[in-house]
Formats: sequence, C-alpha cells, structure tokens
Amino acid sequence: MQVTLVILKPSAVQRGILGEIISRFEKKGIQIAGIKMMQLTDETLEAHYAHLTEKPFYSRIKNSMQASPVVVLALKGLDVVNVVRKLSGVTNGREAQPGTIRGDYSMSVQENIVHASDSPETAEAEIKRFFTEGEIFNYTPYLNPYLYANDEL
Ligand code: IDP
Ligand code: MG
Repeated sequence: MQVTLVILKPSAVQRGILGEIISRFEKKGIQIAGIKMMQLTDETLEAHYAHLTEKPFYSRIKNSMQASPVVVLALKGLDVVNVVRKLSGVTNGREAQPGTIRGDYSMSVQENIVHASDSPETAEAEIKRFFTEGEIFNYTPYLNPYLYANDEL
C-alpha cells in the first residue's frame, strides 16, 4: 500500500471546507493514516516547493501557504498517489475538471485548496518532511473486505 501527502492549504482552512474535502477522501475508500494542523515554516516550504523557489511568484506562494495554519494528511491506499492526484485535478482551478476538488472549489492557480504528492518517490520524501514516524498510524480498516478484493490487497 502506498501513502501520499495531502496539504489542505489556507484556502481550504479559511473557507471552512476542511470537512468536505476530507470527507471526499474517506468516501472514496482512502484510509487516513495521519492528520494534523501545523503552521508551515520558511524552511519546510523551501524544501517542499524547491522546484519553484526561483520563480518570480515564489514569495506570493510562500505568503499564501503561511497565511494560516494548514492541515496535513497522510493518506493510504492502493495506488493512492495517482488516485489522489486525479481526485485533486489539475493545478489551475479554472481548468480543473468538475468533480475534482480543484474543479469544484477553486477559481485560481495559486489558491487551489490542496497539495497532493505527484509520484511515489515524492510522496515518500514529503511524508517524511511533514510527519514523524509516530504520527503515521498502522491500523487495519474494518471495511477493507468491502473496499478491495482479496487479490488486490
Ligand atoms: P501542483 O500543486 O498541481 O503539483 P506545482 O506546479 O507543483 O502544481 O505548483 C505548486 C503550487 O504552486 C500550485 O499548487 C499553486 O498553488 C502554486 N503555483 C504553481 N504555478 C503557479 C503560478 O504560475 N502562479 C501562482 N501560483 C502557482
Ligand atoms: Mg507539485
């Protein structure tokens, strides 16, 4: 089973849609293996958005991500990295498909509600960046037989 990182950005916290977004992951059948609220530091953000720190808009993204605490989720499931990227939709909320989180809740490139890891390798590094070992919980979902076939687990 894979674990992926989701950040519910200040745009989700301030708009009061944390529950609705988390509910989408739960209803899909994805397990919550870790969850917490935190204020992102400059250092964490620089590592997390290393591919963007040279961009002219980086300071705007940084301010946006530090505008309030965020909620971080460690989500567990089969192929969950890809599944959660698809549920999130493309970066630009105006282009994202209706039915996706960004497609349903965002009109912006920057204020796009969620971050989701983009590959299994990134997910592993990002989970380590945002969670300690003790904050990731290993428990068997009671409904597993109704979420997956035997040969999928
Ligand atoms: P992703 O979140 O869909 O993986 P990335 O290209 O990794 O997209 O960018 C990370 C985040 O930086 C985006 O989710 C968005 O909030 C912000 N961002 C990306 N490109 C732009 C831009 O051109 N203007 C403003 N913000 C941007
Ligand atoms: Mg990205």
